[in-house]
Amino acid sequence: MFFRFHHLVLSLLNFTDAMYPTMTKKFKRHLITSALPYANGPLHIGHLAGVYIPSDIYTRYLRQKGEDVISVCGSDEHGVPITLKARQEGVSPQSIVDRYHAMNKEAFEKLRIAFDIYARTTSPVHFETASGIFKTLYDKGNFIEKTTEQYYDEETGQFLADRYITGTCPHCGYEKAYGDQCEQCGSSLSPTELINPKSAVSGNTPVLKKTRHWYLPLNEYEPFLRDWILEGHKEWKPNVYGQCKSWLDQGLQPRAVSRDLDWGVPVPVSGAEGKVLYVWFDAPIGYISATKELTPEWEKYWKDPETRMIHFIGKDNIVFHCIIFPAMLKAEGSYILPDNVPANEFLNLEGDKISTSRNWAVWLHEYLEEFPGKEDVLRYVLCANAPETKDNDFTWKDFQAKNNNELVAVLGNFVNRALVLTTKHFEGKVPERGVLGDYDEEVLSALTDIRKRVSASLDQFRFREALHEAMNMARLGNKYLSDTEPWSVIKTDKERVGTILNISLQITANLSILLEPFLPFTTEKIRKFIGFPSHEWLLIGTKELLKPGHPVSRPDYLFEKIGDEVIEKQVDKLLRSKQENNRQTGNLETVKPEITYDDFAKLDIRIGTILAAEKVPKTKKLLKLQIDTGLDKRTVVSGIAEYFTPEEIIGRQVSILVNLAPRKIRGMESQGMILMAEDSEGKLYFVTPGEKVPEGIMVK
Ligand code: B3M
Ligand code: ZN
Repeated sequence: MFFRFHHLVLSLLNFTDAMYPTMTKKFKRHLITSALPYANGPLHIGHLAGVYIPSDIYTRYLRQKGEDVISVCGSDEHGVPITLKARQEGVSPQSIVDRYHAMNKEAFEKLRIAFDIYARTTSPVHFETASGIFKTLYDKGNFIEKTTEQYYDEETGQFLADRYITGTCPHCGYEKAYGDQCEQCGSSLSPTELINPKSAVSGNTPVLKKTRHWYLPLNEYEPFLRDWILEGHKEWKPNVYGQCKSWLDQGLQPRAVSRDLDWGVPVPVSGAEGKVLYVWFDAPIGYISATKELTPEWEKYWKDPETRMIHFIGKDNIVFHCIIFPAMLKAEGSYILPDNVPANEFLNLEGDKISTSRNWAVWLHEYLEEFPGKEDVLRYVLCANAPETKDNDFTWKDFQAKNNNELVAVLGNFVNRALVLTTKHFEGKVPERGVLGDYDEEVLSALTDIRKRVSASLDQFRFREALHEAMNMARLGNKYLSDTEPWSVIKTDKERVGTILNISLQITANLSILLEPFLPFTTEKIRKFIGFPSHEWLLIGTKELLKPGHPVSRPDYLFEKIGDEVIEKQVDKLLRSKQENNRQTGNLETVKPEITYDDFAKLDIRIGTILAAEKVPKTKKLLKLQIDTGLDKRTVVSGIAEYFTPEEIIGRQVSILVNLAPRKIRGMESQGMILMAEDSEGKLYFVTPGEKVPEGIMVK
């Protein structure tokens, strides 16, 4: 009777919506911005987990509470990465951004990330808005003008952005370091530190040439930023507050807000031909221009202090959204500043950083193609695993487990049982409710408590916690059915079953509202099954949303199990892309010295099967294997324990070198060696035929 105790605890603690110190001020409206993805490549699960799932959950939640809220996003279409990609492909930057703007917009729509607008920073409205704000700051004398020496490519007649200069890193000698960073040792660099600098455009040695740029004197806004953030926003997430504090403690420097590039918003000042706004000056203004495109009333969202602005971003964008953009808006003087910036950390993939250049990612457009109808599964897993306070890892195994053990076994199972039993025994109509017992009452009154806890978590941008709490309502329903066993009671007491199903259908209706921010596809299906269109947040907790006699329909399955083969296919796909990348980047072992055929012929390699496996005590790497070689059964000690558990390899076939002289390892005689492949990260893979073969056959 877990539930009785649980409920007792709740009532003792007197849970309310204000379990946490929620917002002190009541705002008239909300402006939600989500980081504008660069339009130089497809979106991946890291983008979703870091920014867009949390933003969408929060926006949907506010809408369900009846708040005045707009959510703006769009493509960030300037910046050097786009011009680099265009040069690589031999096309114009505009064709690059056109391609990826459309691709990313479609991916968001297919995942029902419910922006009110998905704009783009090559739009005329944006050019006008961004240059307008620059001009205002320029005319007010907010900028410092400085002439400095920058690398210039005399052949192409253009100044070189940092990424367009390569050379030898002064710290580690890596010869392909960039002007801003060495990818080998991670040092951040300035172009003039590079040894033997080369232009990445022409290959020539660049020359230093004078050029004039405009700088935002961030240092002058330090006192304001200190007070506004460190005193005024102690409620910000520790990872955000901490990063702001360290930037401020290091002392802010003037920051260039223009670049010598031919792709971007031209600097609206005479004599500035060939210069554009620095992408991080122009991009955040993209939120403003998007709002202008969305509504003529854009100023009430951007200039009225009764508006609460929230920026959803990843941790690498904190300085731009908490320090630079607020300084720009403060200098301009007529805009509001963000009330919160709940930045997430990074999502890793199968234990490795997601990387576009290494093609180590789960691309949204590929997921949508390979997993049709499973948009909510991805939304669920990425929310449940969100890197809210620290980097977190996405694994396909966990994706499968969360789908099978939570979505299928709990939510899908509960809704399906409630509806199937109702259609089967009560002609698909909500049954009358008889006298309620204590347990029935407890279950119904728990609905409000759950809503309050979900609200409190969402108000604190704790989306993982909110989702887990919301799923407690499905767990509650599932347990209620398992405890009351209507499928058995129906034989003796149909009226009681009517009460049980009536309550189960109330829970189902509550779930269709509660889970909407997280699982919009699924809740839309549930609402259809129960013929209940409403989704107002404060309806959650109502003990009779569906009146007796209300028609409900036989459900389809909300979710389906995902099999091992589906997951293995995805993991193999990732490994193939890693191997391809290693081949391309040369991260492979160099070839060993040449041998003769006779040298090879001495090796006697057979296919064997692992009969037993156990860890070798006091070691991390060793497993003791019992192998059937077809010739005999023998013991082999193998250093694979860091990659394989004993359980998972029993029965596997291996290639085994059977004529290797026996060796003593940790006091055990090892009679041979199994062959493993090892990638550049040291990960091990079995070398086996693609199908089961008789033990003892020889590898030739
Ligand atoms: N384009 C995205 C990134 O840094 C960057 C965000 C702009 S938000 C104004 O990945
Ligand atoms: Zn280096």
